[in-house]
Amino acid sequence: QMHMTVNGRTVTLPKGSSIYDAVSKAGAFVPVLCKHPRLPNTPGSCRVCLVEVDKRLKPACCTPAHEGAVINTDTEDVVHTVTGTLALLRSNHPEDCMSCDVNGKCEFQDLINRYLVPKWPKLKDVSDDYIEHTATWSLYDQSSPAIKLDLEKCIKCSRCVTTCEEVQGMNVLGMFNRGRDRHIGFYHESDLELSKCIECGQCVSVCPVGALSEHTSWRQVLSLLQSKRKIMVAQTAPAVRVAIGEEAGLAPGSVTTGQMVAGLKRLGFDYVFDTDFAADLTIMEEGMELLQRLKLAWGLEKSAGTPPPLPMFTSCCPAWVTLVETEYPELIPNLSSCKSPQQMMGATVKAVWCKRNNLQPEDVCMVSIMPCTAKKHEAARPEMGRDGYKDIDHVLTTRELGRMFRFQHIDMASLPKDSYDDPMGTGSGAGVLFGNTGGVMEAAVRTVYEVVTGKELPHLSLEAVRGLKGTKEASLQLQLDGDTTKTVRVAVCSGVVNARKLVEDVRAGTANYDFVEVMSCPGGCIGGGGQPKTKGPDVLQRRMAAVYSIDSNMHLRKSHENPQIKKLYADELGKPNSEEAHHLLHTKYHD
Ligand code: HC0
Ligand code: SF4
Repeated sequence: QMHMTVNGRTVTLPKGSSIYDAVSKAGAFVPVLCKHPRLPNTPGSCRVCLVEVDKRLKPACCTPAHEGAVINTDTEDVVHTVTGTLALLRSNHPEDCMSCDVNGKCEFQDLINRYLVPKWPKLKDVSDDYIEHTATWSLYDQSSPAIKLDLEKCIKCSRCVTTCEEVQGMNVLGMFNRGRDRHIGFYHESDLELSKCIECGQCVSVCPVGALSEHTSWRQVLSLLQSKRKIMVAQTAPAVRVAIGEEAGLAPGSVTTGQMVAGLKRLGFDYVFDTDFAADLTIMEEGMELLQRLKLAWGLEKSAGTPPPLPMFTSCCPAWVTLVETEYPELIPNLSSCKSPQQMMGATVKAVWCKRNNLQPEDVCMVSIMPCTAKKHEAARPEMGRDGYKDIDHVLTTRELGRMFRFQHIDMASLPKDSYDDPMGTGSGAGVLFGNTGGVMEAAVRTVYEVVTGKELPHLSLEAVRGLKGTKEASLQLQLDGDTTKTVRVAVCSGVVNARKLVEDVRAGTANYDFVEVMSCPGGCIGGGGQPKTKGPDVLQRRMAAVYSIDSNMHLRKSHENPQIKKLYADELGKPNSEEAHHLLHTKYHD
């Protein structure tokens, strides 16, 4: 234990703590722009966290605390220096906050406001000797439908670079050049779209400003809603309901499903459907695909050609699918052929629901609200539609929905709860679990076990695949007809670093699984790159607990018991993996 004083108040901390920890423990404020709870290290690069330690100015985040330290955060010297550093940053930042997408949600703007940082005249306005310095690299990158980059707004904190490299193991983003030419950029190719970026958006999640952001489409959606030309249909992903409240000032993990639906109706959506319904549909299709692969592997059925390989990998995370296509193309046959729930919903609404209601697919505009940036690219893939129309017309992130609510002065948190529309608003607890890492697995086990054994699963919660650990595994005993028992080995991983390790082990033959769930973002979709940028040590834990609580409070907890899924198969699709189901709900991949 160490003792020190912060602004005259004594605090006690364990050995190894930093000055930042001491200041936080005392409850005093210290600004930070490079440190972030999701980063594995403390870069110490922004230099705005200066505090006085034993009468000398030190960066709080990367200075170790020591016994007897005297720390002051509010001296004139500290405030003056921090304000000066911020003023320098401001002098290199565009003055377009009012039309910026992160206006009101920008860490830099907050600090400028808090320290009343003055606007300095640009050098070119005060000096006759000023020589214009023009960048030789591109300042804007809008090449990807998912993510865009505006280097004018970048404050060079390098959170994104660290995230891409160390959290995601992607090494797509780097810091180039030195001095005033220092800037972030994409390795190998100058355009994001041509780089190996998988558009997971984890870099966007930690960007303190609007330099890296989703490729927004909320303004287009708002125009569509206001023009009333089309029937506007929204779907909301499992993980949005436990995070959208944060955009309205609520604590992480607040469940606001009903208020969110009410808010979407106020925005002008004619129908609001639940992606949980499509997640249930995915379980039916993917579960039966898995069973088919297992039966072939166990020799219970014969295949006409080469049997599809094991392990089968989930295909609902578009960043993971891109990773397989670009870096592990030999594993493409291992990917489930199922479209993701987002796409299954779009296909079902446009092909089945429209027919049921005598509508043409062109009459409907399908908008997804997703916790994800990569879903924007998934929806734009040419194979995701048929007969000249797309399954999904627009994808908005959770953050964009929050922005739309604020723009339209809709105080979502105070709205009376509304419910999803029939029939695609009915989802099971299994469907909502998809939002957590391990959720697809748990949902699949609930259905596959009962379909194969004809018995109820003794415990619905599969504890081995719960929690935020990067890689988890479990095995399941399945009793087939007669006395044969088979063991199914499953694994779950989230975060690309963990996915890569698992893939390497599978390739090396040191890991032997039948079914593997992969989500690119740490924690799964609850930690998606399109989620609110709430900072805090336990944001993911709270969102995760909220997802589990929604499931455990539901009566309908298994995908195969969803009455609307049963009706869909009875009336239109026949049975899982039927020809019609394949036409609408399955896809192909390309390297
Ligand atoms: Fe997910 Fe999904 S669970 S990827 O994480 O599978 O984005 O929430 O919507 O599609 O359902 C994201 C979340 C989804 C899809 C579902 C899956
Ligand atoms: Fe790296 Fe993901 Fe950002 Fe692409 S989206 S640059 S892969 S962190």
